[in-house]
Amino acid sequence: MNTVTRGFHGRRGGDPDRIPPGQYETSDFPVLSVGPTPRVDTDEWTLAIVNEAGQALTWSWDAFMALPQEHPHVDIHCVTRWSRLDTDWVGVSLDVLLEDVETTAEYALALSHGGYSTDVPLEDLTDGRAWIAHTFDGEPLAPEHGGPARLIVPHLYFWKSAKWVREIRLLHEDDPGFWEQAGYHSYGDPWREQRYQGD
Ligand SMILES: Nc1nc2c(c(=O)[nH]1)N[C@H]1C(S)=C(S)[C@@H](COP(=O)(O)O)O[C@H]1N2
Ligand SMILES: [Mo]
Repeated sequence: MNTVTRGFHGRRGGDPDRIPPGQYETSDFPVLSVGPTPRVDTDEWTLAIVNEAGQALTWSWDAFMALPQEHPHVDIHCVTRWSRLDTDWVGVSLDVLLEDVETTAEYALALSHGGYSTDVPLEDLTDGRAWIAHTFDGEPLAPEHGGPARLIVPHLYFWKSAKWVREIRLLHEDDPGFWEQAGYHSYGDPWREQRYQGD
C-alpha cells in the first residue's frame, strides 16, 4: 500500500540522501528574522562588493537585473531543524558578480539592511554555489523572506543566506557575523551537523 501524502510525509520525507542528520522535511516556508523586516525600495537598492583594499563595485537594481540570470533549484536547511526540498529561485550567481573583482581575500562578510551579517569563506560563494536571488517560486521575493534580494548559499545552514543583503565585504581574516558571534558554527555544513561552535 502506498498511502503517503505530500508535505510533511511526502515521498521524499526522511530521504537520508536529501535530509541532513537531525533535520525534518517541511513544505512550509517559515520566516526567521532577528528584527523587523526592513522595507527596501528597488529605486534606492544597491548591491556592493567591496574588496580587501576597500574598492567597491556597485550595482543599481536595473544594472543587477540586466546581468545573466540563473534558476537555482535547491534544498535549504535551517539550523532550527526544518529542511525544504526543491525550492526554485531566480538570481545572479556570485561568480558573475565576482568576475571583475580583484581580490586575494579568503573570507566574505555579507551585510544586510537592518544590521544582520554572516561570514562565509569566499570559496563557498563561487563555483555555482551562491546567488543573489530576487524571485522565489515565480514571484518577486517577499519582503519577509529578504526581498527585494537576498543571498542564498544553500549548501550551508540557511542563516548564512543573508536576507536584504546590501554588501559583500571581502576580507583576509574571518569576521564572525551575527549568529557566529552568538555561538553558532563559523562554517555551518548541515551534512556534518555543524550547528554550534565545536560541532
Ligand atoms: N538579514 C537577515 N538575514 C537572515 C536572517 C535574519 O534574521 N536577518 N535569518 C537567517 C536565518 S536563521 C534563516 S533560517 C533564514 C530564514 O529565511 P526565511 O525567513 O526566508 O525562511 O534567513 C537567514 N538570513
Ligand atoms: Mo535559521
